[in-house]
Amino acid sequence: MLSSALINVMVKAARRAGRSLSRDLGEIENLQVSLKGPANFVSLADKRAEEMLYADLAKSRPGYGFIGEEGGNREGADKSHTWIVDPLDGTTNFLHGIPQFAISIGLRREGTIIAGVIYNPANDELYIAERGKGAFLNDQRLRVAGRRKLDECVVACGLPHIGRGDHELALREMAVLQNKVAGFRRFGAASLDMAFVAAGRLDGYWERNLQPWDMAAGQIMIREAGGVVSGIEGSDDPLKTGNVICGNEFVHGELVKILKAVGK
Ligand code: 2AM
Ligand code: CA
Repeated sequence: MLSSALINVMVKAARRAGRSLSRDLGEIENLQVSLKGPANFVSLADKRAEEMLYADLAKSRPGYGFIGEEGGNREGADKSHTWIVDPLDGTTNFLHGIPQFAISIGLRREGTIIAGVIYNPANDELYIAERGKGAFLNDQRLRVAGRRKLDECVVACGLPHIGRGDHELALREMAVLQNKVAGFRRFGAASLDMAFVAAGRLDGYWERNLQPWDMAAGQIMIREAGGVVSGIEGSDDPLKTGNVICGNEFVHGELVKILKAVGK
């Protein structure tokens, strides 16, 4: 079990914001049947969760910077530490009442992610990782899956949304991978996809055009679980390029090779 003052601060903040999202999810189930739908309500839920996270994290670690999906950049007096936070990853799932969404909190120190928490309040799955101390799901130590044959692997991807990204490229990537893997998945919450790779549930995952808050906590989760994370180029930093490939060393290498070839 991983417990440190830092992780405790992050977990407490994630759980409080998680209670708020859980209450809001109940309300969404009522709004779902209305003509207007719950979209505006969700964007409020999102902002409320981010404010809670900011308040809790800033109270415990005054001076740390804060980058959140909803509130943008808040500088702090301490220039070496920055929280990178997604208060609601998997917004479309949440909006539709699909219980695959999470709060994602990463802590960056001098350019390196040193701690991460990913929490899905819908099923109470809490993933934590701290540099050099391992990754855990609800107190159980995580290890990436060990498979070394692609045709035995279950792999997930993310797909570009309406009006974004390269849809044609995404289709070509899927067509090639579909022919090589045992199973193909698309869950819609990047942080949880990465957590699933860390937990050995998924053998691999890739997605393009993400934001740092989608991946910051996931990146350390996978590395602490013995996996490999990079951008699509194989050695680039996903937090800089916005593209991510992850898996065990073998699966990561295969995905890089295949996706690079498809992208040419
Ligand atoms: P979000 O739910 O916080 O927006 C789905 O493929 C994944 O992509 C989700 O983790 C989603 O995070 C993320 N994502 C990043 N940029 C997005 C965008 N412009 N529109 C929708 N989802 C986006
Ligand atoms: Ca997100």
